[in-house]
Amino acid sequence: MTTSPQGFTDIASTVTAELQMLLKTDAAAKGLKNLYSELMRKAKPTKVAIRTLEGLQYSYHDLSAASARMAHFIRSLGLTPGSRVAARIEKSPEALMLYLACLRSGMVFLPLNTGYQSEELRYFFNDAKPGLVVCDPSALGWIAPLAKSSGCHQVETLGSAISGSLLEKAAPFSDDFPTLACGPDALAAILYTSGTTGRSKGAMLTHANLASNALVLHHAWHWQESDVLIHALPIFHVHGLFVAIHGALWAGAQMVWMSKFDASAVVQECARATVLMGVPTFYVRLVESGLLTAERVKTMRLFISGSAPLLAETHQAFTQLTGQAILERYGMSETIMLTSNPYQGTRRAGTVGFALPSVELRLVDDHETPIKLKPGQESAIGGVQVRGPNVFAGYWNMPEKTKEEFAQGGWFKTGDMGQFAADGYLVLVGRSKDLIISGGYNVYPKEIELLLDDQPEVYESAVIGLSHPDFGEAVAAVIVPDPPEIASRMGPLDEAKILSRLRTMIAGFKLPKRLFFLPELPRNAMGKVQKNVLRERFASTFSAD
Ligand code: MLC
Repeated sequence: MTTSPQGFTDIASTVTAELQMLLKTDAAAKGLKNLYSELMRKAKPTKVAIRTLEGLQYSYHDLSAASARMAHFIRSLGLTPGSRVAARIEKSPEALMLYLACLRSGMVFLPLNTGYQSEELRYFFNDAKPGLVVCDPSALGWIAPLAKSSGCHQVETLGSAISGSLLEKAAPFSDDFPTLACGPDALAAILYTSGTTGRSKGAMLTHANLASNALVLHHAWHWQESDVLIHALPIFHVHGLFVAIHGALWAGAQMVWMSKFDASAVVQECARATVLMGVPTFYVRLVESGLLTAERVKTMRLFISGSAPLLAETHQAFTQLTGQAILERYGMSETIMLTSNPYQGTRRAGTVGFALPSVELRLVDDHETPIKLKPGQESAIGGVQVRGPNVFAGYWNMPEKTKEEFAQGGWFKTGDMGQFAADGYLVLVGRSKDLIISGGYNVYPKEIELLLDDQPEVYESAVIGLSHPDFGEAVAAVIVPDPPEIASRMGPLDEAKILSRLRTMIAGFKLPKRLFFLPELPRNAMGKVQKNVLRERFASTFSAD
């Protein structure tokens, strides 16, 4: 087991002391009452918290007042603390206010990717049983019936241009709301992550999980009130919603809010900002934009990358152009952030750095036995397991699955394979789970294979991730046409037809970017599909894109 030998020694004692105060459970102590209060502790009411590219500005007072009105409205619906509020809404400052309103009123925020289609939403609504669903006005027509069929009769809209029924109905309420002291173990959010079986699991994150991680990252990345964060990520995942937003709010800093990533807009904002967080695709596109120079990013103090592996060549190209080293870190929905390259030490390409303070990491072998680390020597490769206040409270409605994912002693099995370098940097070397990460989004092949196998022309399928210059990995599917006896005589099937059917069922980022047709899938002696053979065969598919 290792904590961070040389990574974060400078802040370890501060973090430990502050965490002790924050996570005190004894009622008389000044412990964590509600994440919202911690996020707003340093807020100066008149300071601009969010600036949009369209020229709108929102002060910390605006965030507080608008989230208070929404919190009152939500409570007026009869929702009690612990009720789920599902949101499939476009990115906007008002969407952030809805999240804050849920925290304040003790609701459980359930953010949903705006790409999710009806079958995906049906599953989430039936599983989480939200008391309120909020969607974009343009999607009300098809989302309201889905919500109703799951038993949710409260559906409101929130548009990206200060519009929607939620704002209208919240407007008459007071700007003051007594933030609920729900305590550290109350659920703050459920984030659905796809799974190896094709069934999504709702990772339950508590106020303590989120607050402890925000505190640790505040110190690890040296957040300052004077920081200006370029926020170009979506806000329905850990990265954009928690790591980025919490970082800025916790420091009382400012965010430049972009509805989506745009390389030239980001470079332009770099002239006034200090921090950027992005997935590797952001950095690939920034490098390719031809706009990056050291002069243009001279006010920037920190570029952070995560959610997918950053290629060393992207890291190096970025440094060559800007003179700055990207800080790569490692996290996931179930654990928020686990490791980070050091702020002050060497940010080493191809590694995810050291365990953050308060986070314990270990590697285990195939028999779940912890791998012994020898000082100054590279470790063996093993499964990465994690323990700490950041680790989630389990999967919603899935006690058995939760049990399976934890080893004895409360260690969460990340599903990633790693190795410690001789000087303690963690290198991720693969995954034990069959997972594709495309542009920072996780895609589990099984979910797509089940849908493909249901198509009339398909006998069976294998979904694989192929190297892609922009997305890192891209989803592709190999299909054996139905019936297999005549497959060898059939010409290529209609790729577009199959894909257009799938498009109505799943989010666009999960849609295979290519379909290949084969008479049969390669299998090993045990009958298992040899995906590595398929990956090798089609490896260069996207290389010329
Ligand atoms: C969009 N498309 C993608 C895609 N994003 N395809 C594969 N992978 C992706 N990531 C598809 C769309 O469906 C669409 O297809 C076409 O590309 C154009 O869509 P777009 O919206 O214009 O795309 P673009 O703006 O280029 O978006 C790419 C991106 C975006 C990389 C900027 O995907 C993004 O912001 N990703 C960030 C994901 C993220 O925040 N991950 C954090 C997870 S948290 P068509 O066919 O309709 O044209 C986590 C934990 C941790 O993992 O550690 O952080």
